[in-house]
Amino acid sequence: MKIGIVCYPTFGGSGVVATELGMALADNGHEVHFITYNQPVRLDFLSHHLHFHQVVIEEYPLFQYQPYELALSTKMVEVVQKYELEVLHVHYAIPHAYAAFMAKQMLKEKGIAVRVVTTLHGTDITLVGSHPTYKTAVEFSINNSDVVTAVSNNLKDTTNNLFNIDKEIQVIYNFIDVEKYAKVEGEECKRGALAKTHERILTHISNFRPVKRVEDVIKVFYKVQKEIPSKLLMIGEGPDRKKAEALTKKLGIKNKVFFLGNSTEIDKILCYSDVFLLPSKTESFGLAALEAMAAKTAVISTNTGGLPEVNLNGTTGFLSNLGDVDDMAKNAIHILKDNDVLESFKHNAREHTKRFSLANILPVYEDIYKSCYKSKIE
Ligand code: GMT
Repeated sequence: MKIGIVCYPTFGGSGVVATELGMALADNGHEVHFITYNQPVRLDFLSHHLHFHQVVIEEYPLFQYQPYELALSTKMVEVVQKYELEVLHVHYAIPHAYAAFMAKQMLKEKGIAVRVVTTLHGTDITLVGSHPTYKTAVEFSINNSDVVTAVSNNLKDTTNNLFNIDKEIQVIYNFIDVEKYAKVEGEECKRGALAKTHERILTHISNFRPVKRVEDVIKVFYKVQKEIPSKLLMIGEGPDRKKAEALTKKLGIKNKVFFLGNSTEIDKILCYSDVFLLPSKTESFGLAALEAMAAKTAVISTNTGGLPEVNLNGTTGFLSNLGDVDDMAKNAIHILKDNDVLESFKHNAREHTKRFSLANILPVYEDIYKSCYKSKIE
């Protein structure tokens, strides 16, 4: 099929899911067209199955804010027409679902039918989408999508609670290429560069926004390192990075915490992690936790949002109440202090990710596109 994918091209989870999905669809023989303002960070190659169309904004002095939605919907119309796309799959409702609705209407005027699939990812519904500034437009664009999917049951329920939704939301879990993470083992995994053999490695990956509570990550590690020789790797960039760095200084653990910035080689970093810390205020799914689990890493997280659907308490890691850094540290120490306990959590974590394998999830999206297309020609 010919599918357009619209997403944020950054390191955020929705962009990662959209990019991995697009690449997998192209591998399966579909023609995929990414439409966004930059080449997605994980899109490392283009081919005759995989295209990228940049949305360029012309700056004009009258505008305090540049009208991205207009440029995006114009580009969608152009690409759908030129390449005869059948479906537009937009990731993250704001402003993508709204722009897709506009594109669909403009195409309809020209006698062209395209179907719109919207995938809700999290803050497009929770922190941002339900804010009065956007709520009406988000509700309208969800209700006017042909198919709406959410990445967890929790996000589906939250959407139905916060908005007046008149259509069924399908839950399609985020997915992972389990094999890719399993491959980086042994020699390829350069653990020795960061820690001594007897030291444990804890990791946190995010975009360091307030919702990720990176100071809680540091607080948990501070308690853990008192009992267990260990190092902490902080991967990502974002507004709270400075605060987190300042806290490591204040607590006297600066030499045990490494801030590594953004990375496109998450699999190579996760391969030597023992425990992944995710103390988020809310998390519709927690793709970063799933990636860690695929790399055989136990997860210590909060019990907010969709995290209990990904991290199984007492099996793949532990869940704690928001802000309960004592409980998180206690759980991490329990996992890390005994080799056999650690090995069993790591094993369970990897096993559980099989449920979220690309091989299981990809056909679900393909079926949705097919049924959309069918309803177009009927
Ligand atoms: O909030 C982020 O970390 C980025 C955001 C995004 O949409 O780019 O992530 C959301 O979507 C991810 C992919 O579906 C989920 O794994 C994250 O849990 C979700 N983030 C939140 O709900 C805070």
